[in-house]
Amino acid sequence: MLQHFHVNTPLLESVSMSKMAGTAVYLKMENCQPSGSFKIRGVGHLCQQLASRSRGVVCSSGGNAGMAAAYVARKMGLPATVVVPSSTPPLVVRRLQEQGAAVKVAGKVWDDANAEALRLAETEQLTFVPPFDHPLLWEGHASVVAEAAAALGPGARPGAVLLSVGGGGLLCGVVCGLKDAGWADVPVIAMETVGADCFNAAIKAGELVTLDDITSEAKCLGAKTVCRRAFELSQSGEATIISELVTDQEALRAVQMFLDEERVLVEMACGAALAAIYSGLIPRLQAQGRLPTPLRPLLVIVCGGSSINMEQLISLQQKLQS
Ligand code: PLV
Repeated sequence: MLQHFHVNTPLLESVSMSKMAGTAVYLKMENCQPSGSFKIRGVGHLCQQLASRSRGVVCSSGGNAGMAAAYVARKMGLPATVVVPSSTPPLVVRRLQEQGAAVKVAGKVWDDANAEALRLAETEQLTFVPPFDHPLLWEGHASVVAEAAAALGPGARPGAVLLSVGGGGLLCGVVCGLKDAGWADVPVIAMETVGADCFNAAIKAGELVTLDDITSEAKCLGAKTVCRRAFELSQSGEATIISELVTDQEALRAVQMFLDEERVLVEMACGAALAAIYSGLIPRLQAQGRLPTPLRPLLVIVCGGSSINMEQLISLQQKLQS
């Protein structure tokens, strides 16, 4: 059997979030992964399949896919290069270097870093690790649903799954996982921040769109174009996907409330998903008839993220709440 790089993360019931949502809320604690986010599931799977005889890997990332690639490469004894945009905070660059990766800063947003990573993969003959757009990533991410299903026990069925969308890899993986678990009709609430809303913009336009810029502080949601598969899923009826936005202020408030209530610090990208509960979205969707009443338990993918520490939290507070 192939070795896994990810761990089976805890599934915790949150009493305070359950009160706010009006139904039980279960938190899948992906912040507990060795690389700090769910990304290790897909990246680990992809590297096992594609990088075993590689000279090394190169990953373009807002930070967390890079953390996963660096961790997995270290475990596989391979060199890793991570290309990040200049919007990546120094704390992430330091954490990537601590994982043993060579870090290169290229361009302003992830799309620029991606172009450079593709160039390096070609010229240096490295295995390219994309952060969200690859079927092997989605296959790997699907294990998050399988674990949650096993932990909830036979007969259990969530009322909805809440997650954040950057480039849409987690969304594609969760939809795979829902199918495998026999939960294909469970709606997915796909959260983005205003200013990093390429999925929502595509749905509104009825086609893939490329945002002019990423203006949200949730930089790890900052792909300018969502992956085609995520958009197709939203159109094909294979899955029920509810795309919603929160402001950066709401995402930050969710990060703070999660720290106070659950004693866990996550980054803004994860705050977007948590804000669905803390900003009262669930009863609003029920009032609009988009979710049923009563609602079965909610499964929240606490995607985690390394782009946060005390200093970064304070700086976000100063930027967004003054
Ligand atoms: N972050 C990607 C893409 O950035 C990265 O390179 O790490 N939550 C966290 C903590 C994340 O880091 C990400 C993606 C997401 C959610 C969204 O996942 P996705 O991209 O698969 O939709 C530009």
